Amino acid sequence: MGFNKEYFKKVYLNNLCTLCETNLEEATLLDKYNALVYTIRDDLYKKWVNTNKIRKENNVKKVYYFSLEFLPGKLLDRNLIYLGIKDLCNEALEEMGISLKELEELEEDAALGNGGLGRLAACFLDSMASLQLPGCGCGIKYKYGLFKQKIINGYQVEEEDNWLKSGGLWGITKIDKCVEVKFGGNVKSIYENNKLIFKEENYHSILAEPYDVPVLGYKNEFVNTLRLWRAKSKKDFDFDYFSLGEYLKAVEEKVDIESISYVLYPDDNNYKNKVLRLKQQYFLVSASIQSIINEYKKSNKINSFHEKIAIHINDTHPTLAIPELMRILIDYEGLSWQEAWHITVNTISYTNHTIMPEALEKWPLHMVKELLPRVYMIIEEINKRFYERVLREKGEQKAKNIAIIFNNEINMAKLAIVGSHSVNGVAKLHTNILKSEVMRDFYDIYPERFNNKTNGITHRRFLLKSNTKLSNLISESIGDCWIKSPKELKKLESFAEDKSFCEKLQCIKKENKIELSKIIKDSTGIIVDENSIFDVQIKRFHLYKRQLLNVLNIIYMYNEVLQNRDVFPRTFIFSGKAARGYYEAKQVIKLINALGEKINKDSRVKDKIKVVFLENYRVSLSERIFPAADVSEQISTASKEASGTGNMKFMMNGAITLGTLDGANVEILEAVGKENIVTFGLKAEEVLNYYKNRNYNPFEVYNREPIIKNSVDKLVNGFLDINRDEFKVLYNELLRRDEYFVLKDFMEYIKAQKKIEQLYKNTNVWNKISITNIANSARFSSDRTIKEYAKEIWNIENIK
Ligand code: 26V
Repeated sequence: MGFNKEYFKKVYLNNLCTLCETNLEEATLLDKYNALVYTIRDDLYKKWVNTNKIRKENNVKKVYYFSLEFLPGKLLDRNLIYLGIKDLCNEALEEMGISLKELEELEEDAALGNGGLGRLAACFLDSMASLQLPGCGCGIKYKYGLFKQKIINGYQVEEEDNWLKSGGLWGITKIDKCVEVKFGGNVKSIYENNKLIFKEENYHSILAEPYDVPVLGYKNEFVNTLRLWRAKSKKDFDFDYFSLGEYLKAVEEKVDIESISYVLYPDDNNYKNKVLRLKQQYFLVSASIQSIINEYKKSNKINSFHEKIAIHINDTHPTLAIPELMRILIDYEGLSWQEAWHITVNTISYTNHTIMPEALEKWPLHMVKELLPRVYMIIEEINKRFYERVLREKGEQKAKNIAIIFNNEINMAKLAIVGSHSVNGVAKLHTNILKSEVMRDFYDIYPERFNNKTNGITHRRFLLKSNTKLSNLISESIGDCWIKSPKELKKLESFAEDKSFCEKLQCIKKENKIELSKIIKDSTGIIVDENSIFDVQIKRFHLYKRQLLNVLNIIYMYNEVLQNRDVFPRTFIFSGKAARGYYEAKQVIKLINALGEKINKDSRVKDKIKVVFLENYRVSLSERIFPAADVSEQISTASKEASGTGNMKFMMNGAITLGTLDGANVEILEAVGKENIVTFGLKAEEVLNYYKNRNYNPFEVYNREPIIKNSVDKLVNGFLDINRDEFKVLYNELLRRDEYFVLKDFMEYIKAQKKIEQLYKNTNVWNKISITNIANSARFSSDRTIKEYAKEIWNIENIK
């Protein structure tokens, strides 16, 4: 825009009038916010158009990142920073009596995802744009995002998340770029000119309408696209029913169709075979592939599709991209099976994000057959050809193991492996487990397909934007090149023993803790001690993530305080959502709140321990928590957390990891050295062996160790002022099964917590560890991750 303050004000006031039909005196907060987005959009959209123009002129290869989830969070502050106009904008608004902060708060988080997987997709888009890699995210424009969480009487209560209520003005609906998606019907096979062809008949077709959101790179004028599809009925209502006065019937079909993009499924790591979910998956891939092909064919020949287009599938959720691409190449582009298969495999790549058996997608055959008859035929054919090949080459046992269709179900992970040229895990340990356990038979057949891409996070959101004070200190000390080249952070190592730097760092942490304390007080009423250790576990609630282990240690520490043992003051902070139907996880939330009730008001504790649960965990809240954390709890059962990304955000903000050797924790250890992290617990191999040999007996552990027994008993013995049966499920799970080895790891965890306390008491040592963590966090920037994907999987290059 060639912005200056006066020009900005002029445009802003004009937008208030012409686009919001109001003026400064009359405008509501929402008007003021909307006018601001319009003002910034002008500039952003020009850059967007320009980027697309250059990309087309260069005709370079482009990657499409297919994901059922994207979790970008708020965009206003980010876009201002990335455009480099935040200060200017802030001043201009201030002169007009408007608070930018207030407008930022008004903006809703875009929460079209559950957790790690969706946030990873958003970090990847950030890095692609910042590195000038031509890429496009493809997702669904859910009308309602992940539910909002209220805590009522200690329990999680879900409310709908109407994220578009703050306008949704960043994006633009492209009504003229709708495509048709077909469901149901049947397939007729006919011979035409000596060739077998397939005609789809009697299907229902619906519209997919794109909503494009610009994804701006950091101060580089480069803008990629996040394309979100909305399901739309071709007809708004049925006139016949309407005329008969049957108004509900008149709109029934529309409601049914549009329900496809109505709401995000709030489960993570838990597969259920719901037909609506299958519809969502096919809707996304079919619409996206059609629009990719439409655009591609404007300037290219179909035979070299894979040379110009890469499609990445984020977990198995978009796996139908494989048969769908085959369908279009064969039925519409007239290619042979071999030609189409060659293109498909070379176009598609797949990331696995979990080994949790309950998350593995297996669709019932009949469901796919009824809903997607032609796609079904293609999956059958893929299965048949692959099965026969393996039978020939490796024998019957192997062939059985790799069958895509088995037990009247389609195993989506198997389909994804067979139909892609690359399969990756998200941390070294996770990839090794895929190769040696979960996908062993496939690794044997296609060793060259398997590779690791350790996750990363955007340091621009989770450090630059959310921890301004620390960012400024870093830039003062080593210059600001780290923003574009995070490797520069390494230079901070030379400050690890610099007295003045350490003092400043400590001061910043303190200020961030004070700010978080205010949030805690406003949201819960609890007053916490800013000089205590802020010990934080924020993530989805799942038994494998073992918030319960954290709780048992708090109970233990509480006991220690009551026995007058020396305990350094701690504030335990939790935040996170549980899937709506996941009873045990929800009970853990209730347990934390019940324990908080008890401890926080016990005067004997003398503020040595506080337990806080912050409701409605989301990206924007997390950005206030990471900068204030001293301890990062990453305590999943080894082998279960594929990578984790919260661990990286904490590290980058100078918190110290207290973790198991799971997921990317292993690589954090590698990066910082064993003096700068606290680890404990069973190793992945040991866990896997226990599962294989079925020789873990939690009851024995419980009986052997009085400390364990003492803490566990408190769940049910009336210690908590609550019905004794309330936490019976958790108690029983621990004693009868303890699937996630909570009791087994408990004693070591207590020891690890004591180590943390010791380290914290020695300020110099703690600061040094903290700096070492920040200085070595560059390898966990998603810039590094995305460069690896671009070079080793997608084969795409940046636009200079
Ligand atoms: C699975 C399902 C199953 C069907 C219903 C809906 C649904 C939604 C999400 C998922 C995905 C679960 C996998 C997942 O989120 N994995 C997480 O991915 C992160 C990014 O790679 C990683 O850091 C976490 O360790 C991993 O748990």
